[in-house]
Formats: sequence, structure tokens, C-alpha cells
Amino acid sequence: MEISKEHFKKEYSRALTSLYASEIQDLTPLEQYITLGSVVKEYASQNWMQTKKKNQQSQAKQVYYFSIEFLPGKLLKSNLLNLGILDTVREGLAELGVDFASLEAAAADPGLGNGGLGRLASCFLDSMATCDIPGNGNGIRYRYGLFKQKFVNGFQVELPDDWLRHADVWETRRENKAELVRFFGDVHLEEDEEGVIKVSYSNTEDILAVPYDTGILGYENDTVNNLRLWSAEIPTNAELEYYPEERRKSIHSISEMLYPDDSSYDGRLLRLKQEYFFVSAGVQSIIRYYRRLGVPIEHLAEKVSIHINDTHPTMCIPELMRILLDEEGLSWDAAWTITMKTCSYTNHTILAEALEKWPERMLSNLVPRIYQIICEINRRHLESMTVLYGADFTQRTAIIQDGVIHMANLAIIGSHSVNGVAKLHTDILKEKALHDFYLAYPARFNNKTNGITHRRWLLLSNEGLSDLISDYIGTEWKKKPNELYLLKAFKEDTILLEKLEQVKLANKERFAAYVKEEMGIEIDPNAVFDVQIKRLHAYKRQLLNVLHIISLYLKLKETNVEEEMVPRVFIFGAKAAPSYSYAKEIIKLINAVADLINNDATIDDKIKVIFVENYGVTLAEKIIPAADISEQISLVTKEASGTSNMKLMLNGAVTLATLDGANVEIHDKVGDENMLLFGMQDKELYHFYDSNSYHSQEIYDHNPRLKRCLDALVDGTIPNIEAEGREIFDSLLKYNDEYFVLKDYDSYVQAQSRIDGLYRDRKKWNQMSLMNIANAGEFSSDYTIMHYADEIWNVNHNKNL
Ligand code: 26W
Repeated sequence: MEISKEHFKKEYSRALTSLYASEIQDLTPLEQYITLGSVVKEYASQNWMQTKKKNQQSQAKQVYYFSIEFLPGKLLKSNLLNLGILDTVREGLAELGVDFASLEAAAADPGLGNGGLGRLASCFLDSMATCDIPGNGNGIRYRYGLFKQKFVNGFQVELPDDWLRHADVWETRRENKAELVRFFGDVHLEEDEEGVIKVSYSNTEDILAVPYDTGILGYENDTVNNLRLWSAEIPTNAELEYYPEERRKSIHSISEMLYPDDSSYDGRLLRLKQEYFFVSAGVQSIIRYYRRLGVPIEHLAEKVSIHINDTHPTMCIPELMRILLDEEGLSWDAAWTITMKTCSYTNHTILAEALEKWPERMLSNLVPRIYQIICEINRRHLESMTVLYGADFTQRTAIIQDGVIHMANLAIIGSHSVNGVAKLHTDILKEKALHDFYLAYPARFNNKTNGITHRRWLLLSNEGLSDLISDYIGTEWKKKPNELYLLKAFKEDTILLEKLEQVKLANKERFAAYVKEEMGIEIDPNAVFDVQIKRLHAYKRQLLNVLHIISLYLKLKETNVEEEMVPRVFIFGAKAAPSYSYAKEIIKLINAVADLINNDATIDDKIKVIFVENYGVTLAEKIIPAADISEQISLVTKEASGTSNMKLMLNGAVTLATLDGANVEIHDKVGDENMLLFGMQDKELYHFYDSNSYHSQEIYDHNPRLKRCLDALVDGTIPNIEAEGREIFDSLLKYNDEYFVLKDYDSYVQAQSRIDGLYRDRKKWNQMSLMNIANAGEFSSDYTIMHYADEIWNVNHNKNL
């Protein structure tokens, strides 16, 4: 959109007058932010209405992306970028004496997600809008987001994330689009005079689901899609006396807070309520919109795609069946055909503890009609499959087994598409985790390797690099990120390589200033910034990283080999689920090692360990542009894809990785010469599993350096970790090291030791950095989402792949 600086300045002054009736300089950065937000929202509102009208008039097929988590990050800068007015507004504000950075710092970062799954959903929304796909996000408007993390004596402490204490400028409450969601009660099936089954309910507990819509702006196109987040409220038409305090509380509790677990299912009733709440509200609102199109219900699948982001929204399948059977009066088969054509499912993890298995009793009690429908889906599955594949197979794939409901099985049986999020992950689903289903429904299985929006993760968070790239290859790459490969032509261009180094150094200096400001620790921008940023989980092996750091420190202490070692700054960002005690012990260990090393003057700042507090989207935008090394060291087969690996690659970091998840595809692109590989590969791991022949004690007994390092966990070398050190020591030896940390230790240390030589050769290193940037375009979520559109949702998009 074209707006002049003068026009913007007038608009801004008008808005602050109407909002605060006071002078600019009397406003706080937060008030300046809210003012700017209201102006920008208005700029986008035209396109928001236009997009809705256009889709309605053209009866365009819509995609509804159901996710119990979204991690949008701060929206101000990305909305300004996508409107094409970022520079104009920044200059206009500067002329009005408003500092954009402090204003932006006051913005809320909605933490409505745990990690990879939630951020991927937000990258996808940004890409769907940019590719002109009518894509709608559907989720929960949690009153409290993911906990705020503080370190107290090195321990993680969780604080409430009261992100709505100041109104969210981007959302719009749509009371008139509220839906009623029914819980508990009894279901009555009566045959009416024509013999049609009529379904009625009694003694239900009804919740009013009120939607809050946020515009999702496409990049430099007039598309504004919708993110609809539902809030649980007391039904307006009910007499208040019917809602005593604790009843009101239990209603509001449904959208009160995000469950902070990102990999272990823990069957709480409130979580199940949350899952049905946003699913039922979402599906009902889709059908309400569809009915207004006046197209026969039989054609629903041609106009609507419902995507199920992991198993949490799986009840979309029985909920759609409920409406098609009970409200539209369709036959089972007609309803089932439509439902399968409409629904598609993505699996994001093979970890057994993450798979949702809800007690049958809990579902039959909370959502009796949905339970009835699931039973019928299961019965028909058993019936149709037993004849084809026999009882055992059918039993293994049954939805209901021994009193629990396997949500992944329901999601697969009720969807026309099942995809993994990286080639290796999808192969593991086909060959192992979901092999039975793959045998039965081979055509449904497909791979969609994850992606990231290069707009937030390069254009916005690393303007220095973006401008440098545009100086050399023009700006086409901003809309066609694959064009980044044109940078390969400049591999020998020493000027560009030096400029690349300068850009990275400036980003490292900026981050060093942040660390100084927030943590009071000096770090050397010329050191190697070695980054591991992701949720704290044993399979991601932050422990392997800190064991190497301990080894390096002990080596420095014992053999003072400082001359050939390039100084290192090890940067960690990670939250642990509050109930995940082992993960919290590793956090304590990393902080204890940091205290020891950062305050040891004898090693003359050769190593620093920085564990940033409260890691999330906004901190990632500060750390990633400053990274030299990207730590992707999960135990092979455990990380479905990873997405920080793609963000760090795009910002010129060199990846130190196992051949796990999407690291395999990064390696396919950049090759051995531009990446540091180590560790076991999948076949070797399966051999250990099949032969049960892994004995970590043996490795400990035969590797003095490793032994010295592990002993430091329990012999007092590292102060203040008595309990945690022992727990971790035992997990690795007594409990035989579930994630093969000891097995991969040597090759990891060996790979780490290659960094000195490579980094010291600045031309070589900058060439490696350039080759990673040049090959990162393919991991743009614009391409990922176009594959979803073409191969799963069958919906049009504007770009050519
Ligand atoms: C039931 C608790 C729970 C909550 C969230 C279980 C599992 C999850 C998510 C599926 C975990 C998650 O975020 N998985 C990550 O998804 C990313 C996006 O596809 C992948 O890149 C990561 O590899 C995967 O761990």
C-alpha cells in the first residue's frame, strides 16, 4: 500500500489525540505502541474486509488450520513489512520524536504455544496469506500464555504470562459470531415419524465460545486472512444465578492457560475440554459460514479443508460427523465420505509419551455424543479391516483399545492425508511408528518437510544481511526465496565475504550489548557464538553440549592449551515443562557450569556460557542473526524435523548436527564441506535397540576424558549441583543413558574440535556461511505451504513453485 510519510504522521497524531488526548512526549512507549497499532490495524482493515468479501463472492475453497498452539511473535514490524510501509513509518515516527525500537519493545509477544508446533503454525499462516491461499487459523485465546521463565540460583522458576494485561491491539472481539459448545449431559436418540433419528440433549453444561479475530497480512499483496482464537465465557442468555462463582470459574478455566508440556501427554480433563472447545466452536462456525454460501452440504469438501495440526484437534472428525448426521441429516456413509475428504492430519512426533490416549470413560462422560460417534467409527473400522487384514492388524490399529482412545489412530482413519514433517520422519512413520496404517492406506501418507517464513526470520530480524543480499542479487529473493542460490556465484568474491563477516559481527555486537544489559556479562563478539535454542528435552541432548563444554574447560584448566583455541561463547535458550524434573536438573547444571566458567579468571575469557532467560520468538530474533554455530544434536530419529536449524542456516550459521529430522535435507543441500556432521545414524541405533547391546558403563570405563567429565558431575568440581549432578550421573550410567549421549560423545567432541581450524580461516568460514544462506531459500514455508495446497488441500495459490 502506498502512503506518504506526511500522511502517516497526520494519521498518527490524530490517533494519539483521540486515544489519549495528550502530546506525543507525554506518552509511554506502550501507549505510543498502542497508538501505532491502531493506525496500522486501520490501514489493514480495508484489505481484511475485501479479502473476506472476495472469498465469499468467489466461493473460494477455504483452509482451516486447527492448532491448539500458535506462536505469532510480535506483529507490529511484520505487519508494517507486509504492508510495505516499514521504512516510511519508522522515518515518520523519528520525525515525530518517537523511537521505534523502544515502542516495539513494549509490544506483547503472545506466547500461545510451547515450541516447534506452535511456531510452525504461525509461519504457515504468514505463508498462506502471502500465497493468496484463503487460510484461517483456529485456536484458543489463552488468558495466560506459556509461563515466563526466570532463573533463581540457576533453577527455573515459572511466572504467569499475563500477556493481556494491556489490551491486544491486533484482535477484534466478534460477539455476533459466538458459538455454543456443549459438555457432559445425556444424549437422547429418538426416531421421528419419518424414521429419521433425532438427537437431543439434557443436563448439558453449555459454554459460550466467543471468537477474537486477528488479521494475518500477506506480504505486499492485499490479502488479509484470519486467525480466530476462541475465549470461553458464560452463555449470555442464561440467568446469572444459575452460574455460582465456582461454575463461572470452571467455565473461564477452559481458555485460562496453555498447557506447558510440549512432549508428554498427561490426560487432564481440562486439556480434553480445551481440545473439544476450540474444535467444536471452530467446526460450527465453518458450517455456519458454509450454509450462507447456499451450496449443498454434499459439496462441503470442495469448499472447505480442515487441517489437524498433530492429534490435539482430532475431534474435528467426530464433530463434523455429528453436524452432518444430526443437523444435516445425512447418512453415515455420505457424512463419512465428506469428512474424510475434508480432513487431513500432520504428525509432529514419534515420542511414545507424546501420543494422546484419552480414557474412554473421560470422553464418554465429557462429550457423550462425540463418544458415540467415535465408537461407531471404530466399529466400522474393525468390521471393514478385519476381513482385509485379520484381527491382529485390526486390533493394533483400533481407535479404542483397552479402555483408551488412541487419538492418532482416529486422526489417520478419518483423514484423506497423513503427513510427516521431514523426509526421515515420514519414512519412520511409514516403516515403523505407523507401519500398519501405511500398509492399509499407502496413498494417504506423504511428506511435507517443514519450512520457516523468511520474512520474519531474515527480512525483519536481520536487516543488515537482507540489505547486503539485495545489494548483490537484487530483491526478487524476497518474493522468490529460492533466488538466494544466486549468491553461490559470489563464493570467491572476497568483498562480499568481508561484508558478510561485518554484518555477522554487527549482529554479534548487538547481542553482546543485550547480554551485558540483561545479564551483566561481557562476551567477545569475535568469539565463536555457538547456539542451542529449543525446548529443554533429553532427546535434544543439551546435556551432550554441556558435557563438551565441561571437557573443554577441564582441558583448559589442566593443560592451558589456549594458543590454538578460538574463544567460544556457548549460548543456550530453553524452557522446560514445569513437571519435567530431569529437564529442570539439566537447566540447573548448565547454569552451574556457566557460573563456574564465567567467573574463572584463569581461563582468561576463552569460554563463556550464556543461558538466556525466558527464551521465545522475540529472543530468537535477537540470537539467530548473531549465531556462528547451530547446534542440532538430537539423538537420531527423535527430532521430527526441527525448524531452528533452518532459521540459523538462513542467517549464515554453520550447522553442527546428527543426521536427524530436517538436518538430513540441509546436508543434502550444503554437503559435507559446509556442515559438521557427527554421531550415529538411524540404522546403527536400530541395531542397538534390536540387540539391546548398548552399555554406557563400558564407554565410561574406556574413555578417560569422558570419565573425567562425568565425574565432575558428582565430585564437586562443579559447585551447587549435588542433587542434580548425581541424578544426571545416574541417568547416564545406572540407567544406561536412554539418549546415547555417551555413545555420540567422542564424535561430537571431534566435530567440535574442527571448528577452531575452520573458523580461523575467515575466507573459508565466510564461504561456508554464504553457502548455507544460498541454500536456505528452499526451506521457506512459502514452498512448504504450496505443497500442502497442491497435494493435500487442493486449493489455489498465487505463486509458481
Ligand atoms: C500432549 C503434549 C504435546 C504437546 C505438543 C505433545 C506434542 C506436542 C508437539 C507435537 C511437540 C512439537 O512441538 N513437536 C515439534 O514439531 C515441530 C514442527 O513440526 C518439529 O520441527 C519438531 O521436530 C517437533 O519436535
